[in-house]
Amino acid sequence: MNARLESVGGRLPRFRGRLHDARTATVVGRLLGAAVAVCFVTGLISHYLQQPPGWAANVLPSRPVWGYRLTQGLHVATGIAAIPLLLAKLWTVYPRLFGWPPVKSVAHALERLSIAVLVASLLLEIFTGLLDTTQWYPWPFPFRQTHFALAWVAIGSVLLHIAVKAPVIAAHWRRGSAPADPDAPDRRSFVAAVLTAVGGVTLATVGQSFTPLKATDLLAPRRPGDGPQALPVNRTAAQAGITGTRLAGWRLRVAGPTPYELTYRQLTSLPQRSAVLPISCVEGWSQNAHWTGVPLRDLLDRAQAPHDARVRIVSLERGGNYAVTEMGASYARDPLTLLAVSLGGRPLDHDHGYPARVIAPNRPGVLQTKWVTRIEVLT
Ligand SMILES: Nc1nc2c(c(=O)[nH]1)N[C@H]1C(S)=C(S)[C@@H](COP(=O)(O)O)O[C@H]1N2
Ligand SMILES: [Mo]
Repeated sequence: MNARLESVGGRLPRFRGRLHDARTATVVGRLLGAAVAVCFVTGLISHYLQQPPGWAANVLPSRPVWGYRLTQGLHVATGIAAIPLLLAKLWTVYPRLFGWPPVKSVAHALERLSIAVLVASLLLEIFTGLLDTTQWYPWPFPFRQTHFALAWVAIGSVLLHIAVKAPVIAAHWRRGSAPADPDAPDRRSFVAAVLTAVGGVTLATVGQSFTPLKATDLLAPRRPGDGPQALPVNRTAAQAGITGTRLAGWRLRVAGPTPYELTYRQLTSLPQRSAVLPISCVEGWSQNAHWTGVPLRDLLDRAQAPHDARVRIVSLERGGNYAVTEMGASYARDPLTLLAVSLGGRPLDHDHGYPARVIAPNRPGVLQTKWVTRIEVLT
């Protein structure tokens, strides 16, 4: 593009380039705003499904079965699409960094400060999210809580920015807002290039959750179908310390009003049910699979658990963030929530949670506990 710099008295560059104007900022900003809005809302859904407030724990919807697959797929896809959009937006407006004088009034200082917060929080949000998709956490703080807190800072500063810029946005919302705009063709090429970049990164990653496009999934860390029993694995049995010795003498213990224990053979001779349910990993990949096992509610009925009881599910794994999970009554009572013992018609691979793992509809992958050994009825 035609960004020309001119030095003013050897001090600061002055930009007379085209496409650094308000119409371009509005066009790119709209796209970025849409991506950020979808990313924010789907992120909230993910947060509250993983960590519901007490009053909601028993009423979270367990349907549609693919709900979390869709919202988390969108969360990661819009987060990735926001990378080229944010870079394009920053390129469009960066000459304003060099505005002179740097601060004209208190209001102007506050506006610049809010933009600094906006840019920093969006960059950090995208950066931490992107590294999370690769399960790489090179920082000392907990990812999810930080990503969640920062999301409020980011969305707050986006809203403030939109409010401050509302008159400019309104004036440049429609095409042709500048009469006989000589830059219009260049702007169209620029926006087309940005959209091509967005399409490119989306096509190269979205197949991790949108399986019809898995052939073009070249950049995402996990590919549907790659793994034991044709399903990806996040944490293997070896990584979780699940060895033959730990599995020897495995029992399922159910602690409730009428506690009981089952051997593997007893568990697999109970009436079984099959369901096609996705693993929808928070990190962005998801895939449907055919599971068979004992409906959790049958196991709970056998322990005479009250119908509104929450349950705690405990893995053989020691330590680790996902060794223990809790499940509200809406999930525990769903007929499709299984203590699965087989996948695709074969006993679970060790890496998929042998002898038994939880699989529930519309539930984040992190909560689909593997190597289950105990179920506690919480009252
Ligand atoms: N005990 C235990 N269960 C676990 C995990 C774990 O690390 N430990 N990982 C979870 C995550 S993050 C996901 S996405 C799913 C993946 O299931 P899969 O490996 O069978 O595909 O298992 C979940 N269950
Ligand atoms: Mo996951």
